[in-house]
Amino acid sequence: MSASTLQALIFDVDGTLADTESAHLAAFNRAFAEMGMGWVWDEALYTELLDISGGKERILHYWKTTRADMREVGAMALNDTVNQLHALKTAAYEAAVNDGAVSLRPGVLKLMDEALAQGLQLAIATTTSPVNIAALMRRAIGADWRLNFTAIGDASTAPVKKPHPQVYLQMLAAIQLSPTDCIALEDSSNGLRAATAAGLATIITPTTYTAHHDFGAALRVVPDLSQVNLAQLRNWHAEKQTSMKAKP
Ligand code: XBP
Ligand code: MG
Repeated sequence: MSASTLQALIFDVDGTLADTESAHLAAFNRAFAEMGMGWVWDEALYTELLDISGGKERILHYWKTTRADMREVGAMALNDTVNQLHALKTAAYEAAVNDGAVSLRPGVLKLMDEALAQGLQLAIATTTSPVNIAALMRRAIGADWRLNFTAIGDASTAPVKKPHPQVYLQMLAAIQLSPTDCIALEDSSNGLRAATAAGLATIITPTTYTAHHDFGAALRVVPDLSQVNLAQLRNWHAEKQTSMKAKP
């Protein structure tokens, strides 16, 4: 088996680093209540709405597609209201994370530590807001959590959301590596499509919100990272490189 040239791991956040969407859902509903919108999203609806990456985009999509009263709201007022709702939601989510509502998924920290110890670069490629990443990682790793990552791409740096590959393309440029020397880790079909479009072999760890998604293009689908070490990733990566070289 040829040696793998794996040099970096690029992690998605929500659903991959941590199973966060229930906490996001509660924060959205908290914001809707605070602004008196009369909206309540349940898990089934939220599972569908997760097809829209980005909290602001998700709120606007919901308003446009399900609320007849939307037509009576001018564009400026609409955007202002969406921005206000999302700011309230982000504050509620950050408070929930700071109170311990979410923790890293099994195997994530062990794999990160192993990768860093073997000289790989780590990056983050997410459509969530930077506040959310900082709250999660500060609690999980500590105040200097950013030192573990060569680059961080999020909603503030990559406004075009997954499944568009923008955030992954930005991270590949930042770590100055070819996609063939990296592996992406994701939880959703939007994330898989974005990473694949950027040329990245992708490991999927589904959650209850994404288990029904199409992961046909994934390098591997595993329940979580608790049984995945760097040697395993290198083997899967080498297999992928060999199969790519064999293609006419
Ligand atoms: C998942 C998302 C985010 C979160 C909510 O991001 O699509 O929108 O659901 O966070 P990831 P925001 O790419 O990490 O899976 O409200 O900050 O968007
Ligand atoms: Mg995700």
